[in-house]
Amino acid sequence: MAHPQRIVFAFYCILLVNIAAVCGLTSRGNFDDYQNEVYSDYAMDGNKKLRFPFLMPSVRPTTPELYLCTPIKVDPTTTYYIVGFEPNATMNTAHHMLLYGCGEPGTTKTTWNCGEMAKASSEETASPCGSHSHSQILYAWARDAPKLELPTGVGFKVGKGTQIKYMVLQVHYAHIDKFKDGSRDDSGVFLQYTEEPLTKLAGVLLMGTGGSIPPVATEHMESACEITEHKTIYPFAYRTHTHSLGKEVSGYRVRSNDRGIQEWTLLGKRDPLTPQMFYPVENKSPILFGDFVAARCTMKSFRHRVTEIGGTNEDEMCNFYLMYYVDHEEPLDMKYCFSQGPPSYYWANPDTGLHNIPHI
Ligand code: IYT
Ligand code: CU
Ligand code: CU
Repeated sequence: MAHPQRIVFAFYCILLVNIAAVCGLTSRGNFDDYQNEVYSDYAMDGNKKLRFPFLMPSVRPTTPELYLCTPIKVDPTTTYYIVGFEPNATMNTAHHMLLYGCGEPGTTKTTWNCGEMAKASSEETASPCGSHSHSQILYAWARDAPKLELPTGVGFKVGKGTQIKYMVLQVHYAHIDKFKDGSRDDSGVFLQYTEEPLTKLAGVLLMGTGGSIPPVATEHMESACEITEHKTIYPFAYRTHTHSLGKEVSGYRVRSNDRGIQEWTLLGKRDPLTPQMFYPVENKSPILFGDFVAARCTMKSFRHRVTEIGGTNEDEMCNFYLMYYVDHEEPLDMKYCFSQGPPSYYWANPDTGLHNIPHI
């Protein structure tokens, strides 16, 4: 079953990449006229803005709590700038969707069972991006969220000259009742993009921790990093992610004032059990060389066992994603800011470089 698909995939990639000028943004595994149509309109500044439908190829989920992935290969001869994401989904069908930028896709199939919680099932699974490849989240949708337009003039650079060679769409189908009658699904996102070079480039910094949460306890999972690159970072959106024990996730910019006292400026704070998509930051003021970024998850466990960081529902995660742009420079080389987490790492440890820590 997988074998013929792989051949078809490889064939169309070569074909479509070669005729990229007519194809637009990408080529994909399954050849489907609709998938390769490109719509165009004109943005206010006269720059050509194009639209690429990145949708599930008419799938029929048959197991509840399924995470399904589908890839597109970005034409490697062209640089594209993604400037907006228009969801094509409703909460009746899709629980949530994530769009990943990858160096390699997790498999060569047209669709596959992916996702952190998928491991429990006996079926073969693979992550959205290849296991040793570049991997970042570009967009997240949940609960009928409206379209996300990046700030004017800002785009994610993908394709030629970037680490993003593929994009992978992941859809979480929680309930499958509506598929019992044989109906199919094309949830996904319309990518708004341009080929006109943009100077403001978007990036995502992923903050999180390892560690564990003791039984029947409230625990703080904290991480922090100093910005050691001479860049001006304009934060504009954030996303939080935990599993079921998360009560609050917050992120801060930390800067020393002229008296050497650290001032903590809130970037975003929310209950991680609200829809896990990107929300506008509380404070748009830039992050500079020498500042710290810091994130904290407050976790509350009534379990009688230890909860570790890990990929399943029995485990936890503590993530704070910061989406930002830079102007006339490359996004941060620092893509991750992870700490060991509890019980070894806390902001208040003597060697973190942090003080004046906010109370909760
Ligand atoms: C251990 C952990 O915190 N995993 C997170 C963060 C993560 C994101 C990406 C780790 C890696 C990545 O390539 I992108 I390695 C995690 O799995 N977070 C989930 C996603 O499945 C991305 C989330 O919804 O934020
Ligand atoms: Cu979901
Ligand atoms: Cu998780």
